[in-house]
Amino acid sequence: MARDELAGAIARLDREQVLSLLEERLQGGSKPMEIIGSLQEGMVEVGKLFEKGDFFLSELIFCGEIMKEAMAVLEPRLAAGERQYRGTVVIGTVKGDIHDLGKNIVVMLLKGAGYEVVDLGVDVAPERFVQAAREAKSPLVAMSMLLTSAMGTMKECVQAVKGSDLGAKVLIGGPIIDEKVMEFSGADYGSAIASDATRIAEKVFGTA
Ligand code: B12
Repeated sequence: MARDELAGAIARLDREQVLSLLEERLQGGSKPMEIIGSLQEGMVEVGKLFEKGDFFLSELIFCGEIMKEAMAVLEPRLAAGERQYRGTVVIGTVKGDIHDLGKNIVVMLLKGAGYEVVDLGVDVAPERFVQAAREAKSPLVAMSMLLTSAMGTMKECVQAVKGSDLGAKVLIGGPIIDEKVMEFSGADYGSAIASDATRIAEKVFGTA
């Protein structure tokens, strides 16, 4: 199969090419989530080059900046769903982790599906998740995590919400979420796919 051109452009950190291919795809009728899939494929490649030592942190940062620009173009299209209010979801990237591009996609999808979102940002401590869920009376707290080293704090975040009197459900997400991580953390739901957030929210809010 031919290599995805957009994925290749982001892996080469070719900003101009990424932005022009993005416009081309949109004009050609591609869905925003398909385009995000290509961008993500390229970012995984960047991650591998970083692991091998071919790329340095500066390249990782630049890759993140290109993705942010691409997301700014895609955001209005992702959030253009129905706007009927369904409830509030609290979300954040767990303490020790500052990756937020995936979380931001989840935020957009939830907003597009009609949920209000309290976005706590990155490096979020356990007690902030609890406090925000209490204030927003939110039945669903979503957490993002990319770093293996943040696994311990992610568990603390999950346990803080589950151990409180809130009765809120916890959804954890990110590329390294699997059954083992689910078991370790004690979360109610887990997924490596952004669009699962709306499916799970529908279940929790009873709007399915
Ligand atoms: C860009 C990037 C950065 C940027 C982040 C910019 C930003 N604003 O987010 C910067 C430069 C800051 C960065 C820093 C670091 N990074 Co980094 N980074 C990446 C890179 C290249 C891409 C990540 C990304 O944004 N992908 C695109 C998004 C869209 O994908 P995503 O986050 O996976 O999200 C999708 C799903 O996972 C899911 N999802 C995500 N969250 C949620 C939440 C919910 C609720 C749900 C349902 C779904 C969901 O939906 C999204 C869409 O499908 C990855 C490589 C890779 N393989 O991913 C490394 C990577 C994640 N980084 C890594 C490392 C090691 C680091 C550093 C420690 C490097 C260093 N030595 O300092 C620091 C850590 C800083 C910190 N404390 O967090 C490693 C992590 C290894 C590990 N498993 O522990 C990776 C895998 C690179 C590698 N192969 O070595 N990084």
